Amino acid sequence: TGAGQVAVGQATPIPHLETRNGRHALIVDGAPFTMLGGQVNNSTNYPDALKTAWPVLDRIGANTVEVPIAWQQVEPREGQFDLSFLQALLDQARGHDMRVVLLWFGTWKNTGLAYTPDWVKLDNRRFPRMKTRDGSDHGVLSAHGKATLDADRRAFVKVMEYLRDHDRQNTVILVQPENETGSYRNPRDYSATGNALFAQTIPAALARVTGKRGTWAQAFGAQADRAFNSWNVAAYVDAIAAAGKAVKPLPMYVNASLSGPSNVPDPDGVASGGPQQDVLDIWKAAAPHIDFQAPDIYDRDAGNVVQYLDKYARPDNALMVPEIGNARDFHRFIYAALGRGAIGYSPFGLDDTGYFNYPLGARDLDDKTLEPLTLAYRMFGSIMRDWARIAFERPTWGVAKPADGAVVSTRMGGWKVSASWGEWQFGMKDWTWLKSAPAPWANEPIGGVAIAQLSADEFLLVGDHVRVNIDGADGKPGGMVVRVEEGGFENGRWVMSRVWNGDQTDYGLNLLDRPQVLKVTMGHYR
Ligand code: N0T
Repeated sequence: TGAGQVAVGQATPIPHLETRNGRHALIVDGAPFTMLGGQVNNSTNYPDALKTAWPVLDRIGANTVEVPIAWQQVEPREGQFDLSFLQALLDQARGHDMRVVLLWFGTWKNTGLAYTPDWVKLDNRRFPRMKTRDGSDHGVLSAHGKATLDADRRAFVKVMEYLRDHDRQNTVILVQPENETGSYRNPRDYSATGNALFAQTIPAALARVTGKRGTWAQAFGAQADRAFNSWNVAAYVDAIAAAGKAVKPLPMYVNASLSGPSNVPDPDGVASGGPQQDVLDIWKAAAPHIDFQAPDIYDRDAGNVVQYLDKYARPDNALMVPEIGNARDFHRFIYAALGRGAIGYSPFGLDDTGYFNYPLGARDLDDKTLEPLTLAYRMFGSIMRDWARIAFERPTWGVAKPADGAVVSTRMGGWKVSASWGEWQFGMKDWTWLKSAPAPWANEPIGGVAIAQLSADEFLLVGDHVRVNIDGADGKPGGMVVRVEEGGFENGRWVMSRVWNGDQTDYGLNLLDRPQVLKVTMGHYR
């Protein structure tokens, strides 16, 4: 299956990110890798609970699992470390030929301190909580707590040492230090320490990238508290990441609790300090050891999802979706993500624990819920190394069915590519004179396609519940579809299984309900 694990103990090159011409690749075992993942629920960081994940992940064809490890379980008593869960995770993952993204739940988990050890939670003098504007305690640890940083970092380094010593084959391919950092309803720490730092001028590195100067208030106005906390949280997380990378230089990323894709967030409403799309540059300046920042998507509005993906997909920021709702209507967004060059995709809550975070995600993990994801994972999984390599080198485009079901088009080189939705394969939407019924999926929130331009006139198509049309866009006469092949890759080379023609091509290219990968050759007749 997908992940291609080597024998236990055999050293492999350490995973890393590569960026070329503004495109990114996650390099695993020396070659580009597309993470087809699933995150487990929050309390699945124990060996027995973890067993509920494998049947679901195996069934959908995932190649990676995202699993938390908590500071509270690693260091239950100060200075005494227990890495037994990490070994269990490595063993179980290897047994299922699965790679791992390790989530460090420490100082911040959905901003809160719930995953810190009791000796941290109960010692507010040594590990201070933030102060609110009226001077009372806020339930989130302060980014200015030096002892907190030291202690968190020491425990995180133990985790990384364990990986260095017991994961030479790099089952763990990515690490997420902390989870959804920031603080709700308290934009920054209003303690004496916080206030003194806030009164200073902004750091030179930040002035350089933003072109702003003066104090935080002068530079950032209404967003000053939030900009300040973003800088301080980012610098704190960076110190942890840097210490971990010094032990084993795995790629590391942070995830954001989002708050509206287009507006500047309300500092009191958002997880202030976390890496939301409008503060990516602050995080980049403060946290050079963080490889990329990533959106946790729980918004079902297709237009909003696209905006988030576009904000995080940057030449200086690899797109990865570390969390997205696991409900049926989210799964089509994998095409929008991978089509934007995403290095990975991972719905949240893909273990069968009986817990569901509806309405953020699904109400159950039945066939109807998982089918669209399984179909996409089967297709991308069958060509995973090839898709990852091609997406690193060639232009790609991806689209999910929009809320209004309208046709979506783009231009790729000299060709116009269009995706339409909800139609029977044989042409028109409804053949009234034949008393046709609408397609059963016409109003379903499913459908998407990802397209890679292999060369000027060749396209690779992966999709479901979509019709694709490709037409000339450069004004040259005689543009046409020359040949459509269904097939796959063997040893990096395209191998066709059949040619599509006749009904299969006369009314557009219809990808529907089974795994089919197409290579389309366009041309001009003279
Ligand atoms: C996520 C998950 C888990 C549109 C929620 C989302 C995970 C964390 N938090 O199940 O707790 O550990 O990263 C917060 C979403 C806030 C509401 C957004 C409404």
